[in-house]
Amino acid sequence: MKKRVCCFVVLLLVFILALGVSAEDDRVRVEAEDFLPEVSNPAVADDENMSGGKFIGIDSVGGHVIIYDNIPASKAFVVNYRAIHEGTILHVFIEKDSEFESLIDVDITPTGEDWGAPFLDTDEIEVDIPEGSKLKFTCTGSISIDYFEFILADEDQGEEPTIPSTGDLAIIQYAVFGVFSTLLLKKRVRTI
Ligand SMILES: [Ca+2]
Repeated sequence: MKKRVCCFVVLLLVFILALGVSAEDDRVRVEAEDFLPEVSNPAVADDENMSGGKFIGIDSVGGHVIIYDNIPASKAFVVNYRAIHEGTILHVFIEKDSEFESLIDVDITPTGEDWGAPFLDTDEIEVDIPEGSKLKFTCTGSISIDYFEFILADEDQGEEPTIPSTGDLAIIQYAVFGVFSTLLLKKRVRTI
């Protein structure tokens, strides 16, 4: 009897602890300054207040580009930026067959009236990005960028999930707990 009660208590503790496990975040941050140096030419600046201690600047006059490789399969991305001019557009290109073609143009909302304005998140920009993509960013006007965050694609888009979501974990935990509880109770009834 004591053995069964101990098993039950241990299972209950495991179940409660497992519920506290949270799935990893569903986004990947890419620092703006982590571009491909051999094919990018942004202006890099140090700033201890920025993520990673740096940010980059690109403008159309300087013909700046930034290129990143091996972007994870994503359904959206966020860019953390500052810009002062109306009409600034962030152009995003994706490499296909060794050529860059337009993926999406993002209308940038100015973050303030001078370059001292804080960096702000834009809204999430919904766009499908295949696994391992190479992306190029340019702009019309000028923009400073601290980082990008890529919102990982979910199961509905045909991607194999590598980490169970919090919801999946809960279902698994309930199922395991239910099976063990039933077995213990059945054994106890037979004993009685
Ligand atoms: Ca940064």
